Amino acid sequence: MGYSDFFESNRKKLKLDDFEVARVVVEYRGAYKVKNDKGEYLGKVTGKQMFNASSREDYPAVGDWVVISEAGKEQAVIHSILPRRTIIKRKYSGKNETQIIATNIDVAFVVEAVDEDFSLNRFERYFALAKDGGVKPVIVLNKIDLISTEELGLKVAQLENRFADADVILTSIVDGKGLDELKVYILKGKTYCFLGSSGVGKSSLINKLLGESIIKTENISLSTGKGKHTTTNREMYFLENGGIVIDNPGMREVGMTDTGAGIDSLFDEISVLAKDCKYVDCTHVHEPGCAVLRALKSGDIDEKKYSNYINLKKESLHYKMTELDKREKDRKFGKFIKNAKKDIKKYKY
Ligand SMILES: Nc1nc2c(ncn2[C@@H]2O[C@H](COP(=O)(O)OP(=O)(O)O)[C@@H](O)[C@H]2O)c(=O)[nH]1
Ligand SMILES: [Mg+2]
Ligand SMILES: [Zn+2]
Repeated sequence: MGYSDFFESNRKKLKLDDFEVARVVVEYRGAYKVKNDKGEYLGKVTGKQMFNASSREDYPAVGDWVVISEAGKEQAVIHSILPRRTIIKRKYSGKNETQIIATNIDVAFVVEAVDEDFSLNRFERYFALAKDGGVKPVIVLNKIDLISTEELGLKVAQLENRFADADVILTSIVDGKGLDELKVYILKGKTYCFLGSSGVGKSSLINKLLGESIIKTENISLSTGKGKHTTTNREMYFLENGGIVIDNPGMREVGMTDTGAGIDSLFDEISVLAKDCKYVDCTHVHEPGCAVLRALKSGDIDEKKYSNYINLKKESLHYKMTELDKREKDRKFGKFIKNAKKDIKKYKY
C-alpha cells in the first residue's frame, strides 16, 4: 500500500509502536476511511487531536499514514498522522485556508484535454503545486481522438518547448491510445495522483486502469456540451499491478477563479495593449497613460474581460505571496498557538 522505511522509522521515533498503522483512502466530512492489511475502518480523529490542531494540515488527508486503534466493528480512532513525505496542497484564494489535495504522492499526473481546456499556463500552475510539495509532475494529454495528428503535433511541440524536462503521455479512452504507456508508468507500491479541471477525463482514465467502471464519470450533455457535476469523494484506488492512484473530483482552477478556457488569450490580449502603456511597470489600474484603461474606455476590451484579468492577477499575486512569505510566518504562528494551548492545559490541571 506504499508503506516504507520512511514512515516506519518515524513511527518508531515518535514512539507510536503500540498502535496499528493504516492509510487514509477516502475523506468524508469529518471522517475518513482508513485501510490496512486487516481491513477497512471508518476513522475519526480524537478530541485531543482536534484541540491541538492549528490548521487544516493537522487533520488527516487522503494518502496519509495514520496510527489507529480499533473502536468497535469497522470503526477506528485516529490518534496521529505520521510525518508526510510529500504533500500537494493549495490555498483558497481570498480565504486564509488551505486545501490538502493529497499526501505521500510519488507522481502527479496533470491531466488536460486537447479541446478548449488546453492551457500551458494551467499546466504551469499545477506543476508549481506539485513541485512545491516535492512531487514529480507528469503531463497527460487526454482526448487525443478529438483532434487531427497535425493539431496534436503542434500541441506536443508547445509542451516540449515550455516544459522541456517533463514526460508527456498522450491518451484517449475512446480508441485506447496511450493507455498501455500510462499503465507501465505506474509502479508497484508507488502512489499517483490525478490532477486537472473537471471533465478532462481523470476518472475515465482511472477506470481504464482499474479495468472496470468503478468511478462515475461525467456525462456530457449533447445539447450544451457541458458535463453534469458528479459529486464523489477524493478517493484512493488500488490497481492490480500494485500501483496506487488517487482521483480528484471537482477541482476548481488552481489559484484562480473558475473562468474556464481563454485565460491564455486574455493575458495575451492585455499584454499586447500594455506595450503602449506610459510606464513599463504599469498595473493597468490607475496609472496615467495606461493603454489598457484607454482600450477599456473606448470599448476595445469589454469590462468583464478587464475585471477578469484584474482578478486573476490579484489572485496569482496573493497566491505567490501566501506561498513564499507566509509559509514561514504560518509555521511560527502555528507553533505559538500549539504552545499556548499546551500552557493553557497545564494551568488547568
Ligand atoms: N472523446 C473523448 N472523451 C473522453 C475521453 N476521456 C474522457 N472522456 C469523456 O469526458 C467526460 C468527462 O470525463 P470524466 O472522466 O468524468 O472527467 P473528470 O472530471 O476529469 O473525472 C466523460 O463524458 C468522458 O466519457 C477521451 O479520451 N476522449
Ligand atoms: Mg472525475
Ligand atoms: Zn497600463
